[in-house]
Amino acid sequence: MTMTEGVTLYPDPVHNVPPSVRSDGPRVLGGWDLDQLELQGNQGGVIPSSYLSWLTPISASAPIEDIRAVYERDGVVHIRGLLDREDVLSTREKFFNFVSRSGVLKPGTSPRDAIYNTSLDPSKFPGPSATQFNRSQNDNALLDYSTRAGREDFIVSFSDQPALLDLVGRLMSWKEPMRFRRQLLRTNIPKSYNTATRVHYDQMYLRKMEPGAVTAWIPMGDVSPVSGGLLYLEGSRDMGLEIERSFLDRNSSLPAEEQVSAFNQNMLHGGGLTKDCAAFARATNRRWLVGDYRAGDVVLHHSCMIHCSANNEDPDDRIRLATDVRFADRQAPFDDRWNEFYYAGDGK
Ligand SMILES: O=C(O)CCC(=O)C(=O)O
Ligand SMILES: [Fe+2]
Repeated sequence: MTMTEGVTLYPDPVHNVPPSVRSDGPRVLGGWDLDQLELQGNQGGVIPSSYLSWLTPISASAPIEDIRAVYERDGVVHIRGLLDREDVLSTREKFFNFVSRSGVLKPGTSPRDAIYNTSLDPSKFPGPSATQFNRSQNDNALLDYSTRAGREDFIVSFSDQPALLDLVGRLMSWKEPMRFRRQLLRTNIPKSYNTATRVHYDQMYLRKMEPGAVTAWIPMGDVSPVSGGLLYLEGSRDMGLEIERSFLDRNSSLPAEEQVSAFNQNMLHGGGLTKDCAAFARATNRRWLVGDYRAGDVVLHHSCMIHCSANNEDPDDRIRLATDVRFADRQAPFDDRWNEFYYAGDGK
C-alpha cells in the first residue's frame, strides 16, 4: 500500500485480502451520472469518478434470502422502502422542531424541509463524531438539542419500531435480537467542509465483542447522491476484519481499558482510519459505493464494513439528517458500553 500523507498508519490489508471488485454496472442511475458527480469526503478533494460505483437498492418486499445473499456478499445491503415514508418524514419534522431553538433553520421555512440558515457559519455546527475529544471547542446548541432529542420518545420509539428489529433478527437468524440504546443523530450541514464522517468501520467502537453487530443507517429524509450520504468501500468487510485483527495485535500490550478504545495511541486521533477518502480508495484499489437514499430506506452494514460520508452539497441547502442504530444478539457476549444513551464526548 502506498502511504499518502494524511492517511493514518493502519495495517496494510492488501496482501491477505484479494480485492473483489464488482463488474461495472450502469454509470447512470435515476438521472444521476457517476461520471458527473464531484463527491468529496472529509479530506482529500474530489474522489475521481473511476473510484465510484453505485450501491444498488433491493426492495424491502424481496424474500429475506435475497436480502441476506446481498448482505453476505457485500457486507452491506440498501433496503428500499422498509419504513413508512410518511412516518420517517414526520419524525424528521419533529426532530427539527425540537432543535429549531438552535437557530439553524432558515427563517420562514418548514422543519420538515429543514433548510439551513445559510447566513450562519456552517463550521459552527460539527456533528457528534467531531466532538469525541474536544467537547468544549465543539460545543454548539444544535448538538446539544440533537443529543437531548435522542432521549425523547419520538426518537426512541422510531428506532424501536418492530419492522427494524424484526428484519435484522430474520436476516441474522439471531436467537434474541436487541437494539443498543446508544444511537447518534447526525445533522450534516450543507457546504460544511472537513466535517464529513471519516473513513472507519464500526467494530473499532465495539471492541468488547466479536465482530458481527449490525448497524442500521437510516436516512431521515431523502438523501440524494450529492446530499452527504454514506459511501461504502466495495467488498471491504473482510478487509475491515483483517485490519481490526492487526489493531488487536498492536493493542495487546496496552492497558485493558485502552485496548477496547477506538481512540488509543494506535488509532487516528479522533478515531477512524483516515479522513482522506480519495487516498483510501487509491491505496486499497477499491471504489466507493454511492447510494441514492430515500426516506423509508434502511441500510444495514456489518461492523467491519468500511464507510465514510461525502460532504453535503444539497442544492436546496437541506440539512442531512440520519441516525445509526445498532443491533446484536443478546444471547451472545456484546459490548455493554453501547447500552447507554449517547452524550457528546462520551468517548465511544
Ligand atoms: O451518518 C454518518 O455520516 C455516519 C454513520 C455511520 O458511520 C454509521 O451508521 O455507522
Ligand atoms: Fe459507522
